[in-house]
Amino acid sequence: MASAAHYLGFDFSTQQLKVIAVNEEFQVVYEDNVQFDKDLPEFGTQGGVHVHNDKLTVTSPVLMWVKALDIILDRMKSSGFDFSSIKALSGTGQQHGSVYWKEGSRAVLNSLQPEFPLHTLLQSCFSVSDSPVWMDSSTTAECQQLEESVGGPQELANITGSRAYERFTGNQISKIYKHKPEAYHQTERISLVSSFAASLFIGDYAPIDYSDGSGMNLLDIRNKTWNEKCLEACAPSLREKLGPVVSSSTVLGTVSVYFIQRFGFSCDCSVVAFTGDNPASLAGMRLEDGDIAVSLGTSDTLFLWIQEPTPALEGHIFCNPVQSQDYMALLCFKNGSLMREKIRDECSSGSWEKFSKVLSLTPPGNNGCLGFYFDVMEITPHAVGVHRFNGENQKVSEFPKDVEIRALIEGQFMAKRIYAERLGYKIMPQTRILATGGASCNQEILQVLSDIFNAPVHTIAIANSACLGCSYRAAHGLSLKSSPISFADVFKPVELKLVVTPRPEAEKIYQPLLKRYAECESKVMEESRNK
Ligand code: ADP
Ligand code: XUL
Repeated sequence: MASAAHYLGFDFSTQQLKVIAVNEEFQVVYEDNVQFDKDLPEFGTQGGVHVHNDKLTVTSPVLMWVKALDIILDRMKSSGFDFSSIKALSGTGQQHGSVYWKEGSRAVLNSLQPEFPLHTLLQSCFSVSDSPVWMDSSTTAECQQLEESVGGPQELANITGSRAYERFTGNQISKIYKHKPEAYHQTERISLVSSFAASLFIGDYAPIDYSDGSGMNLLDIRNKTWNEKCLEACAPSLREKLGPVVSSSTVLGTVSVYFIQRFGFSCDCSVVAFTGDNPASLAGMRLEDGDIAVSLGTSDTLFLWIQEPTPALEGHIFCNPVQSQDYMALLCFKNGSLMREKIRDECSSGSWEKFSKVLSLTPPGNNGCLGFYFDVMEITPHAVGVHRFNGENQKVSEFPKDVEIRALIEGQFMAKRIYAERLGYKIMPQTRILATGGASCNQEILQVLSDIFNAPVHTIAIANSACLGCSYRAAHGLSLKSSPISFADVFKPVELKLVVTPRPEAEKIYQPLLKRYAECESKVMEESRNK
């Protein structure tokens, strides 16, 4: 008896490779992971990476990723998983990382012999054996050069969705070209981690998808083509080395003969373009037009579904991974839960319960007191330190404990609204905030979030959203081949739990306060610059 149909999602993330199989009802039926440090100790990584002596250069061995795929598929085979039931697969990778295929590697990929594992077959295929990854911050000079060559940071953001960032791939490629010209010239294709992984499955170079391609400082996010000026500023002959770009839901082809013969995949098993992990999470959370997802973890992250983006100096605009004419925005705030824990320890004896009680007893708007709490150098905005302003806009050195707690939480969420709106996000009556991560269990914190955005907050409990999102994308990409059905039509919204709604007076209180917060932030930034 033939077993039911399945879809697979792979996630080549920083510390591990994950796989998820879902059935036709999109329930998870198989799940596994390979931890790079533990399961592949021969590569000597810590947290999946090597931090070099300069502390700025961070790389991962590309063959470690290949070997992890060998292991995860072998384990799946030993478990008795019926590979012939897989109709389509897709996947994701940590964003921005790059893989350098040596001349002649396409021919190797085209004729993989099924009796050998991939890491043996591909061992001489990479002109750079240690791939730069997103944690790398060694390309400040390249960033400056790129911004100057297009007319400044805002101009670069207008084209590519982001000003120059050290981890963005164009700047990484530029560094490889400068420091390892030999290796660069021997490279016939440069992949992202996502398109590299897709290449393994199709046995040929897989194109980069629009959404992950938006994290390179090279792609024009509006007309979805490589931007000539950016290419030229980074390295010569880059267009040929990058190959084409495709919509994130494109069916790239079917799995190569290697997978059919070695594991028993069906020759019809489609491979849908792989994408970056943040875009894949948007798919996994089944975000819809206008939604905001707020992850309150170690650091805080916002995903926004946007139709008309206005790229800014802070935050990133990517092409949308499930609806290619739309966009998504990503904002990262480094001072998230760790900062909240610090103030909890200082002001409410280490108790979340007491902390929450203070939030419920103090007035929205905090009688005009505002605060900026950046224990470590913040990403959004680039500033550090604790800065407090009283109702008269004067800087003060301390607040009473209950004022401090509210100032922290209000400050964190006002920043999120301000930066989201700068990127083109518009709060509408139908706006939904989907909260995830450790602090989303705290209703009083979510009440402040709801009041500041003047929108209801729901919680969403989804594990491994990026990997799961790729099993969904595999199914959607395949169904697009027969009809132009939208992602939202295939995947009804996940079940959400409505936790809080905004207080009626909230918008009136926070509108003027948001304006003041932005003004005070400019002062804080100026102070940081002058230091
Ligand atoms: P990660 O980003 O590492 O996956 P999590 O999403 O698991 O992190 O979030 C962990 C954080 O959740 C902890 O650092 C802790 O500060 C926070 N947290 C846990 N419980 C609460 C609570 N009741 N109120 C506020 N924050 C909480
Ligand atoms: C996003 C970013 C990280 C990586 C790794 O810009 O650098 O989130 O995608 O997860």
